[in-house]
Amino acid sequence: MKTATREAVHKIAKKVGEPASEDTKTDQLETVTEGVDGKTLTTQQGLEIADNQNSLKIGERGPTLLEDFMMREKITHFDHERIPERVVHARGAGAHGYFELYDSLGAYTTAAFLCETGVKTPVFVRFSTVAGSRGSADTVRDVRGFATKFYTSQGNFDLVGNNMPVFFIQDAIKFPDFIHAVKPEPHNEIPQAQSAHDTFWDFVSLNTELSHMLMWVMSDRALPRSFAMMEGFGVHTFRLVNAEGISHFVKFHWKPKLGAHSLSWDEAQKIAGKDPDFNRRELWESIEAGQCPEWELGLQIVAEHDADTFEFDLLDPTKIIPEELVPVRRVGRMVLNRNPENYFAETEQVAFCVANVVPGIDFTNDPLMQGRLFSYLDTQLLRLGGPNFAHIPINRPLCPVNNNQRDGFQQQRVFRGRTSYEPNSISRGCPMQSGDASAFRSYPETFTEPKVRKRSARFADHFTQATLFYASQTPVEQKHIIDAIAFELSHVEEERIRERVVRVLANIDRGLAENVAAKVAVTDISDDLNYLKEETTAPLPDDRRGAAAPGQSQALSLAYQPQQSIETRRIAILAAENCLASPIVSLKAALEELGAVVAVVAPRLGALQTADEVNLEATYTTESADSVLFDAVIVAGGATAVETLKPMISVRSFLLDAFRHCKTILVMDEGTRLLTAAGISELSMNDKQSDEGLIVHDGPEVENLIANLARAIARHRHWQRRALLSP
Ligand code: HDD
Repeated sequence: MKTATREAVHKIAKKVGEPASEDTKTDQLETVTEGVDGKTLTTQQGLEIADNQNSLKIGERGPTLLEDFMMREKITHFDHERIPERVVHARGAGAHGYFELYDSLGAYTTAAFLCETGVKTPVFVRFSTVAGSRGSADTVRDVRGFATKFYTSQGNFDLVGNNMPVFFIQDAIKFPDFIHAVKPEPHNEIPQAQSAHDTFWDFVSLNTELSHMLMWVMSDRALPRSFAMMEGFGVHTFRLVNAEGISHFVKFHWKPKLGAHSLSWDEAQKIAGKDPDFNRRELWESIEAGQCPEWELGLQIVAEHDADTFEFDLLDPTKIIPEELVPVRRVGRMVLNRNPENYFAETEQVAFCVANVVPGIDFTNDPLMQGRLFSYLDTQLLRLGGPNFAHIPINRPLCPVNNNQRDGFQQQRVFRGRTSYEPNSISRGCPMQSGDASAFRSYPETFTEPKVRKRSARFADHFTQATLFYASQTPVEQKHIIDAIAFELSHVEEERIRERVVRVLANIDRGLAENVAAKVAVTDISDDLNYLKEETTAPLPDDRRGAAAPGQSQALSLAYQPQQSIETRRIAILAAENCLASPIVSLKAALEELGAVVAVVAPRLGALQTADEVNLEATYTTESADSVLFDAVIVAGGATAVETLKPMISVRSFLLDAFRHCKTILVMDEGTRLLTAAGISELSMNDKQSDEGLIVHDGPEVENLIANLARAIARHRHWQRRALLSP
């Protein structure tokens, strides 16, 4: 790790607009990073401590003295170690990296990091779930936060997005209601990190603007296989403003290099128990192993005058711009290549804010965005304890910060001089307003309308894009949505809520509503939403165009995501004493060469005695590992080894789960007997030919096998196998 002097950091911050380099944020953080190696224990005051095991007492068996300032200081600090968790997105994981531009957007914006190709702008990214508490599991059904802080040469730009391109509600005034509905119910604080409960679905059934987002959150998008395998979206329409002051509308996208891939629901639930840190662990481990997650930044840019030609309103955050209508222009890449030194200091204390923009990027009148412009700064005041949270190292910009904002809790800077106001004459007017054309100026949009509490009539179509999303899914993906909604509704106690949800679904897709209704004992499948008038004060949408056939968009289905790479894929080798190791060792090396992470799972840890006396080391036991933690399974050959594994229930369920979750399974030689023992042969019997994910191999030669195996693993899951399996 490089060490940076204070002088070096002052150099970094000499001038606004001076380009940073990839390492400048790391260098800045390095000035406040401390290790303990070779150091003596002291109090906060620097007093060396001689005894950290015993408090100060009267006699060996006597009471502890109030005088024991060392114990009091230590315990007081401990008592105050926790800060409030984020009110939403409490659970997260973060990483450092850089953004590198390769296609200049100079024609559209003055934002330097979007104009200067080749410049590497440092970034910090925090991924999160939304509803769960800090200690909840990673793999719950939920939206994932995808927040990026760009430490640009013109100040920090925060793109505080999600892994889904739309949101639940259209106006920020409804956000507290929505979050209250999805969070655990207030009387008993149940359920944790789940939307499968009455209050969430009550809200869904009474707010049809949720329909589009409901399709996303009930789809496999809500169960990302890893953070590196999910898309990111800025959600709102932003503005890019160029040097001539011309504004274009823009939507931001992150496109993952590995493609977007998801877990199945059964898998996700089991992982939540087996390894609640599944996603954050993989982020950490892949960066440590040098397999750095990567995304391309893409933009959909729309001339202002074209915006009115769309059927939907660009200011409505429940709508996408279909990629077929406006293609995504990919302009740069982001690489996450360094784990935080300290979770609390960096990942917990990072403070994102939608209002953190740089010159050349501006807001729009999206009513959800407008509310967010207030909420993020406000929430940090409570969470981080006062107005100086921007002084916390992870939040500091790399360019100079000079203003007259003074004092407050935890002030970290020592301001020299007599003035803290502007204009002044005593300090020669400094710090003074910028006369540079490059300074931030709000886009001078003009308004002529009266003040009202109303929504544009163009926001009233709540169903067309929900139908588009559903229609764009493959039959397997549609089945997952049906199963997900049925699962959730089966946890809803109030029958009338289930009935109302089915009515909402009938406005999205009749088949969807019928399938769900059949599973949750609802018989009335009418699409009549008049109950909205009777039961709530919510307005009935005037324009329900959900019935119209809106076509399809491939970009909405995970089936069309890139499926070439096996980088970071986790592969288990099921082996035992006396297995045939040499083909396994060759396969392992070849798969690792392609970027996969391969582990041997056996009845016991350590080096195994193998039939061919080739060295094979088990790093998991069949009891400690589970196939839900892997993307593919290889069963080693060798008759004695297979006989050892065959009676083991843990091995049978390992294989059966891998099969059920549609993963690639390679069976070597006698290993096929395990398929029979697990009941898989029987299940797959009729369809063996068409299941590319179930590979049986005889003999020691594995050269020809590798390409097939890698292709099958890169397919992610062999969902068509689902057709064989009843739920
Ligand atoms: Fe939010 C956190 C994303 C609507 C209020 N939000 C937060 C985070 C993400 C998002 C990724 C976690 C940031 C981090 O890792 O620290 N939020 C979104 C998206 C939205 C959205 C994509 C819709 C397009 N949010 C939204 C609204 C409001 C908030 C409408 C309030 C009116 N969000 C917050 C917050 C949080 C937050 C209360 C909690 C912790 C924090 O801000 O720093 O201010």
